[in-house]
Amino acid sequence: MNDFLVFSDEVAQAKSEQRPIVALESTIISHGMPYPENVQTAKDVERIIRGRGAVPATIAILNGKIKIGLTEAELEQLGTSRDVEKVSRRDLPYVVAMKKHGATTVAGTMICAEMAGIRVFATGGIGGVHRGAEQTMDISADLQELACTNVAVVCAGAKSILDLGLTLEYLETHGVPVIGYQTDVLPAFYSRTSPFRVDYRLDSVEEIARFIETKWALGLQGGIVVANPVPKEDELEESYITAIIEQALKEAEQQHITGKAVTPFLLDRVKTLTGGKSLQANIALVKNNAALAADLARELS
Ligand code: PSU
Ligand code: MN
Repeated sequence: MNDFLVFSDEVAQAKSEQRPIVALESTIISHGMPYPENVQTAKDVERIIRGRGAVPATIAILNGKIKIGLTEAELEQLGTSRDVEKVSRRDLPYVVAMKKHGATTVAGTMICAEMAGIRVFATGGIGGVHRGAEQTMDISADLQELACTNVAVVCAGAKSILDLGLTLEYLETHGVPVIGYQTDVLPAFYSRTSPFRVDYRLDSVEEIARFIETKWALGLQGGIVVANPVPKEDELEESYITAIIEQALKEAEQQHITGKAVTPFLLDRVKTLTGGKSLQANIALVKNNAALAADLARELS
């Protein structure tokens, strides 16, 4: 396993001292946000995690090596190069074997984090069951990864570009608990609420840590979704964002966007149609999730 992994000095040292570590994905940098906000946010998120007494480990593949922890130059490279594949479970052997560059999705990051012995991961939103999946069968590999890989994922729920109800059904079937941090309802990424309830509301980091430890102590394989609503002051009004998402979905259909291009296409269109407001909310919620994940990693260590 270690032939494939390369730890940064900071993460290697944190591991040897058994300090709390938070994994971070890189598709959000390469395919989720435009430059320069992507690189700036990646750096800010790392700083927030350090400021709360944990160590950030941004994960990506460079020249076929799975990097656990990146330098600022490597973050910059991911944020500016066009030569970076979006890497989910399916794509990992290709990018490693062909010595390419890859940015890991939630699924890809969970796999690499588990290999590296990291149990807590912060991101923006997870992938899920797409609207119309009964026709397209477009279901993110993130959900299947949550079913089998032992990593807790702190996110702001899932975007309503997805079918949130079907996403919850899929997670239930696969035994993935969705915990609401100080909320009864599933947050919908840009907004703090959705019409759906979370499985369990927990109000303290200590309780969430106890839940996670108990799941794994019971020998139950798989991840946990910790849903953390976007801060109130950064929230976008639900009816406003819903109309824009409808528009973006219509364009995706008209332009026959399929496969792994769907999510990046929708993110980019929503950003443009909101005049950048969605990007500001996205940045704020990622930072908010990083802070909670750092606290959780500290509690778990
Ligand atoms: N949702 C976001 N921002 C993102 C993604 C999802 O709000 O950047 C990325 C994540 O990396 C997630 C991936 O794992 O998109 C899901 O892609 P797909 O639906 O193709 O599995
Ligand atoms: Mn898909």
